[in-house]
Amino acid sequence: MSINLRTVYAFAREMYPKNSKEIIQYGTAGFRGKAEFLDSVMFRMGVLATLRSRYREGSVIGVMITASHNPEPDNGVKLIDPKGEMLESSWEKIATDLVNVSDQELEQHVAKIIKDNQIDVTSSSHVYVGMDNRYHSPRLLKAVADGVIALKGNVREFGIVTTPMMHYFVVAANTKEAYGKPTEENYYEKLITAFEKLRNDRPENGNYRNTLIFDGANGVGARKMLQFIKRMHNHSLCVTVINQGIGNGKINEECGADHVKVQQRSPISMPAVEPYTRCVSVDGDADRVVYFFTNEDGQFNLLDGDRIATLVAGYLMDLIKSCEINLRIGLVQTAYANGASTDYIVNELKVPVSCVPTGVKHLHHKALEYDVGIYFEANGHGTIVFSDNAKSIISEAAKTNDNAKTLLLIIDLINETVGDAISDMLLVETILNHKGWDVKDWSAAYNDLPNQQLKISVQDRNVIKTTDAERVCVEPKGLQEEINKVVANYKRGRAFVRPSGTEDVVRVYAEAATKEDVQQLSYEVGLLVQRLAGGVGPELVNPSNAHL
Ligand code: NG1
Ligand code: ZN
Repeated sequence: MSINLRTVYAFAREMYPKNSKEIIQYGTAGFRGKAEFLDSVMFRMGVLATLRSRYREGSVIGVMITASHNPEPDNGVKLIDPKGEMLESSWEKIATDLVNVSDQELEQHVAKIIKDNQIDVTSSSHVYVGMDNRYHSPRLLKAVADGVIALKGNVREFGIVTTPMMHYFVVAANTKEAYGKPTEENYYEKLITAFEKLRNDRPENGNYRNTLIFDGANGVGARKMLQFIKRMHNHSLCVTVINQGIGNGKINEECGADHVKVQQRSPISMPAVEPYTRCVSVDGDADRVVYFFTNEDGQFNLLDGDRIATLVAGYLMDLIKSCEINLRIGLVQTAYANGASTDYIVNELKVPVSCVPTGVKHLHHKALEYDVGIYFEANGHGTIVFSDNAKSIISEAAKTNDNAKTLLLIIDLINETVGDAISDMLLVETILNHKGWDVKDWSAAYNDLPNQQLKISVQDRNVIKTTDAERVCVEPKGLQEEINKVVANYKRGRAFVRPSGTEDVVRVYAEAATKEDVQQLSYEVGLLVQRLAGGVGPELVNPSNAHL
């Protein structure tokens, strides 16, 4: 087989001309932006995925088209490496360079990538492509597929799927189906079989009821949850899906995990429910999940990624102990983890905890250092990874120990390849059922410190440089000293700033002992960013003057 790089240029010029001069960067979740500027990016990512597959000796590379929790007009694309992990860092740079060259430079640039990486262009190449349910996704999927075709790669389209399903398919294919089969049906079957065996014909237990409300963010998670419901037996779980994405609802608009977490309020279209009804929100591509409920006073309560991590860690520790095996458990968080959750992990659970920079690849990588590595971002993205050593110890123990058999089912229920909202939800449901807990019992473990996030627009967000897992700002000079001064005025105060990897903003995070304090603290830190890091737009309003 021979390929002709002229074809790449011809496709680009005729069908996917570059229509934006703005430099875009492969960030923490690939490329994101307004959908109308992404056709050429998608085409080029199809080209890159094909080259990457050849570079990795024909392993399947995944391409997922989604802008996750971003608003409906946005879309995005990210590549999935052979083991289901995020694209290797050195190739992020190759991706950034490739999408930013002009159409005229494209042919030569592709030739250079081939030469620099010694890619055998006569070898076979396999690319899997999937998309979320944004209305522009099919057009963009076609562009990716054309990128693969231009370089004579093999492309398999999965249509509308969640991001974690794509990771699952890639790993299933590359493990020669040891992990599962790369089909939607097999994904449902694997999770439902494990879930129903773990339920053991006991859908309810103690305070645990098997009904819940599921906010699908008008995204792909809603559709897939409906598929799960169809396939579940004997009412093992009774799920009411809201924000299904049918009719006028826009993806993530006033709904979904990001809205619920950041705004700290219920999504739109919530039916009237009894206090303490368990509710779940996922994001637009269903790789994040948070729980919430309202109490008898109508007060909103959030159970976020930190809560899920601590619930899972406590449960797995007990289960492992009861198997009489010795495994190293570790928990990985980011600076966004609520301070109260970290205290609980250290002082009550006594599990080693580490803090890494934002972005799944950092968490996943760190979690792999343990036999059982639990990682969650506060926003609800996370999973659990088991080392090969752990799996063989557990399998051995399962020959004689029923708890070890349960642990094997738990491993089947978990999507180890990446955070998976639906799989994580089924895991939480399993644990709550086992403990006989309702949301009140679950939330009693610790009290979250009030916290707040702000987005600050600046001229160039890259002027902010951080260290120590993003908890300390080293540039612009002097900003951290000023932050330290204001934080010192607040009881249990903590704050940090970092440039977002997915939006053109600087994020401010603050927590403190009271709601009023945290509002004031985040305002003061936000103002420092505006003043010392080139803020643009109107100055923040002092919350204590807001009523004037
Ligand atoms: P940025 O925009 O870099 O803060 C956000 C989330 C990350 C991660 C990525 C990928 C927060 C504060 N940040 O990144 O945790 O999920 O999106 O989608 O939630
Ligand atoms: Zn997402």
